[in-house]
Amino acid sequence: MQGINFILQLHKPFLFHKPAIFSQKAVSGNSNNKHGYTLLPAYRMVAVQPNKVSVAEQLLSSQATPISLTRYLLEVAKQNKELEDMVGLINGIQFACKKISSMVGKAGVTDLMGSYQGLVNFHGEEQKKLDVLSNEVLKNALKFSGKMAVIASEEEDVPIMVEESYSGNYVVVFDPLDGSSNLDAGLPTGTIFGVFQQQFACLVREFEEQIDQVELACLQNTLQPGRRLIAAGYCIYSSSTMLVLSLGNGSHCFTLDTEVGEFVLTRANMKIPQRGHIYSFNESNYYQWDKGIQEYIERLKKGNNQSATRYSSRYVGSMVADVHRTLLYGGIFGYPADQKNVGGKLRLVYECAPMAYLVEQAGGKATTGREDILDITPKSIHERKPLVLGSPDDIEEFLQVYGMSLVNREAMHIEE
Ligand code: FDP
Repeated sequence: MQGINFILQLHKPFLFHKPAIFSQKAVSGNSNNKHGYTLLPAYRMVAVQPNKVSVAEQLLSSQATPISLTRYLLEVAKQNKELEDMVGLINGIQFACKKISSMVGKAGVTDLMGSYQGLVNFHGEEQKKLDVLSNEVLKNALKFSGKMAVIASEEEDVPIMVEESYSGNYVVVFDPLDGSSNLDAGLPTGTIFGVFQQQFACLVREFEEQIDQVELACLQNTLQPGRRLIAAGYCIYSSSTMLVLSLGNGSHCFTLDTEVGEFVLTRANMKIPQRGHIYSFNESNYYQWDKGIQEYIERLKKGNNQSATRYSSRYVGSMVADVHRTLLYGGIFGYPADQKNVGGKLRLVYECAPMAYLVEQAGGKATTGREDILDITPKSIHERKPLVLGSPDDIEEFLQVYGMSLVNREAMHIEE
């Protein structure tokens, strides 16, 4: 406990205290309403079209020396003026990932394992000490990047608006420490993030009683479909720390060189295999799944599938690790709906959508079984969805098998 208190003391001057609502400068044509806040059509949506030739590939092929993430970002910004602000933002995130990586690596010897004062988060899940710390580290890094308008985190019940002196017009959604139930066993964990452009600027008057209304209005910025993401990434804390990033022009992997303290480009333009031979599902849910999911998994186990190959099973139970392996080796990862998690388990906004974006950028696909993950407009910040993602041929086959089962259900008039 000493460890976490000490670190929280260090961070104390920078902690956000809820309600963390601050005024933000309006940009044009404001019209106040009775709730004491103003919703503005914000900055013109900038169509982010990074240079078609992958900067990462160019750099990797032209240089013998390692390419740092910072160098890559500066190069992207040089070639794509509209991405200049992204440099500060991603730099903030990479700093947070280094800090979280260091805390995760030392957790056993600095008393940072275990739960945090018996607290549970908004979802009723036990909060680990490192869940709390990682959330603070990432929030502060983002706030002080000076590029943020709104921040939404798995560990916060409502989104946070950034005070005027630090504000910008990006919206970042994140899960600060995904897979944290694996932490105490030393298994891989990760940070997932997605970046949108702000759609509505919120001019907030500082009337305490109006805060809920303001939050409600500004929340809209975080409820954008994944197709509107302009960047996404994850950091995996494992035998090495890797940051996989996409700014809309391929997914690229940077590995933390701990000797120099920098992420260096190790895989430019990652390509998921067209088909894999690994499935990654929590099979203990088998009897709670739909018939279609059961049938699909049965086929993979028997080799009674399109590739006539028996698949192997791998399931870490830490989404970042399972998705990372799927990106590299191919195959299929899924957390479908089941009788307990009727709407799915994984969170659409800060887990499914950023991962779907990265997988699509690497040539893969992500679906609920009925619709593309990236096409879904979230209804609430912590909404859950079924998720199945992976190699394009595997997802196509999954959709055929699952789709047939849905047709059969409808033909038999079985209700969901
Ligand atoms: P965790 O609860 O440890 O944070 O999003 C939550 C998540 O982990 C994912 O990382 C992981 O894929 C999934 O839950 C594991 O759920 P099960 O334990 O039900 O398999």
